[in-house]
Amino acid sequence: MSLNEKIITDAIITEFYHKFRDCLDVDVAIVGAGPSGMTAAYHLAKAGRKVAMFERKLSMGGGMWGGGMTWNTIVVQEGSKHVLEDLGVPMKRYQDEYFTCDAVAATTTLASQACLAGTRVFNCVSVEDVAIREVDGEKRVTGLVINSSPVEMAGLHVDPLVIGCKYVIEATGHDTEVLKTLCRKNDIKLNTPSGSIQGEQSMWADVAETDTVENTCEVFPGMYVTGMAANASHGSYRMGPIFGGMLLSGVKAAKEINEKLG
Ligand code: 48H
Ligand code: FE2
Repeated sequence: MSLNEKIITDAIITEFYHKFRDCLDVDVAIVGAGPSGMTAAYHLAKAGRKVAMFERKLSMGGGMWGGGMTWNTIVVQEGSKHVLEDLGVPMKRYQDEYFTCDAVAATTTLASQACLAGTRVFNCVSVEDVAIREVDGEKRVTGLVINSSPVEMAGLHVDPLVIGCKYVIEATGHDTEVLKTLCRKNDIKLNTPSGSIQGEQSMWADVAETDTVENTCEVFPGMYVTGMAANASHGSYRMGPIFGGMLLSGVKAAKEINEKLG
């Protein structure tokens, strides 16, 4: 058989079209494929939910590839190491409750398992806004407004496309980019102590790690915050290259959304 480039092109167009079209309505749309987003995606997809994940960059993984300052080992506490260990990532006790693992192994395993569990990943896609509706007398996030990352990077004036979902997970990390857009464009009150985005504080790993899980919540009807975005929206601290809070935040969001979806 001689290879035909037109069939290769046809295969890509056809398969991507069907994948994209099937994601016009999903249970959960996740913004950002960092550790918290990937963990939530894995657990929701494994529970049989229809999950689409949008990541601006070509690669999934967010801030987990580089460990601390590119020294690509991460630290995970004993109470959260099961999240990676259950997926087959080798964990090594360093001392007391501190475990380490290879940052690249952790990142690639989480990414792979999220995909294999059924998450539809759209890399090179940036979320630039949300869709909002009034449902039963209250405003609610009902979808994501998406655009091609190269369009964004080139600064081209090209209008976006929109997908619908029952829940959004805002997992954009330190910048809380999508939540900021939601607040800037709409006169709304968030489920944070002040009702608005409080901003991230400096390094305090111990408090930050507990807070990350605590602050993982439905911050606005239809929208959850996870990971660093949970702390940044609630005015808590950063924690450096320890990832237990990120993993448990993803697990918590997945569990709560799964329960709410019934
Ligand atoms: C599409 C987007 C958009 C957008 C951003 O930063 P992340 O790794 O997110 P978390 O919260 O799961 O993990 C945080 C962790 O990596 C970290 O930074 C820690 C623990 N820091 C501690 C410290 O002290 O610094 O990933 C977010 C992802 C990235 O891949 C972005 O490219 C992506 O979201 N993203 N994708 N549309 N609008 N905004
Ligand atoms: Fe960070």
